[in-house]
Amino acid sequence: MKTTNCLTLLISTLAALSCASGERASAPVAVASSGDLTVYHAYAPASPAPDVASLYFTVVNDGEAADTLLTITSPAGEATLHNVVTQDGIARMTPVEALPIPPHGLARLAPGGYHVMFSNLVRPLNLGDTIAVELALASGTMLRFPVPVLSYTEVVKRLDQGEPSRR
Ligand SMILES: [Cu+2]
Repeated sequence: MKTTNCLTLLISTLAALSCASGERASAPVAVASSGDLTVYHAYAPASPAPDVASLYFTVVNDGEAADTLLTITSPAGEATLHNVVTQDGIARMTPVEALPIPPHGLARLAPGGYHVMFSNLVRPLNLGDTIAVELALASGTMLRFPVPVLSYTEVVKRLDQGEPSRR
């Protein structure tokens, strides 16, 4: 069941990606920061099915020390880090234990790659909702921020509008 949901989500992700056009504009939107870490571009697409939702954001590390994203919590549901891995031409989602954020670098969660997958949603994420999210990092830093629920097309459009320049 979960696999099917994941696959449905993946397909709609790819469909949305192919529709994204090249209107690049404004600077990235910072939603939270603590110490050397800043979170940009935090968006959740509306649930494509009752118990499915994902979440995207970028964490920029301006410091000299590496950090690691360990857990994501939200009252919206259980949140797990996932990645999309293509093997033998088939894209699959796999759980990820932790996500490194290199010094003077970033960790980017976006369609087709790393993302947060929600399960056991309290209720589906609907357009116009805002969900609270908290990130816990290996350094002890906690980052809390609100995430707007948008249409898939809007999420892809906003993610495409410039991103922090570090790599
Ligand atoms: Cu997933």
